Amino acid sequence: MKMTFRWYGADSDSVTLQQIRQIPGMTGLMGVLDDKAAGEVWTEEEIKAYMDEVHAAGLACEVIESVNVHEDIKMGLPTRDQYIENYRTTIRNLAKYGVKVIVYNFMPVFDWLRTDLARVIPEDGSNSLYFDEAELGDMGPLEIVKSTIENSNGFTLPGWEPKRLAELETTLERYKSITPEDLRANYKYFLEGIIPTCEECGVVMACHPDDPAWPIFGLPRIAHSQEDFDKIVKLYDSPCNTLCLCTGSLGSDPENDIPSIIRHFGGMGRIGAMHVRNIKYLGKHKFRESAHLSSAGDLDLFEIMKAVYESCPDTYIRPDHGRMIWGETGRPGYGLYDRALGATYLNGLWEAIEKMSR
Ligand SMILES: [Mn+2]
Repeated sequence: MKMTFRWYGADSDSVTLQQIRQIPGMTGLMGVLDDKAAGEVWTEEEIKAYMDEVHAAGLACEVIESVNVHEDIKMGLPTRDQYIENYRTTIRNLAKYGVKVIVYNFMPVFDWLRTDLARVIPEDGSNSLYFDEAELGDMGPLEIVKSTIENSNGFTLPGWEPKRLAELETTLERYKSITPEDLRANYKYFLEGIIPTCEECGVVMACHPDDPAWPIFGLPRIAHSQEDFDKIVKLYDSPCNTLCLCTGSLGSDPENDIPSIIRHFGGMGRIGAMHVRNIKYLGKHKFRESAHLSSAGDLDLFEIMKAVYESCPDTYIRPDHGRMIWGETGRPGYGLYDRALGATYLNGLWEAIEKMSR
């Protein structure tokens, strides 16, 4: 297991590489070029500059997330071929600089959705990302997007880049005629376009699940259960077609048995990377992101790490979203302190599991 940390780059992250380097057991980043719009080629110059900076800080960067998939690919528009060609170029360029895994998602329009980015946790006064379907009420997609951008402390949130949202209305309209089956067919077309390139240059694609793990606003969503991912790994049968198992996203649906899903796909060699965090259920389609500790939420992190140890022990892990604690402000979900605590806790579980297994 390689413990990593998400980092958005010096200009768009409140956390520094030096701080990340000082977290015990941290080996590297899940990195990103934060200002790249979906569909754009990531040039060698840009990747090199990012990697040089990361390596100079004593960290590795073998995982990138996300290289966003252009909406035209998901919608199956004729323009998709150019965007797929660009994606292939980006894969090749990233591979040249040591990238082994690319995390991405195939969610229409919304990368992830919350109704509150800083809901106070009454027990201790910290705050975290929160979702309550009832709070969506009459809010339409446009309103929720507006409120998310306004409440992100000045940071652009991943998946909510202004450029990508400019044409939101048109895109939503177009999706009305796209069924989950259509979306899967478009997904297959995309994988057929890129996986051979991945095989050539030794890069693994890791699909992030829908977050939350159910359909929203009537949009087709095809990646939120074991059954869904069984279909996805079969769309293109290759060790390069894997999932990024995000415990918090899949775990937002209590029906998803996370340790069992890890064993299922880990055993098949189809887990390319993992996001590990905890969730506290507060009712139907209502949850908050809790501290990583098992007792702080409803997922059993010991069982989760044990399943990783037994089925995909070499995978990349990062502590996923953290709470805001100790007065920290920053990009919602991506402060330093709680994610550092999370990494340390997960490393502690790992050490115990490893030693007990000898
Ligand atoms: Mn995640």
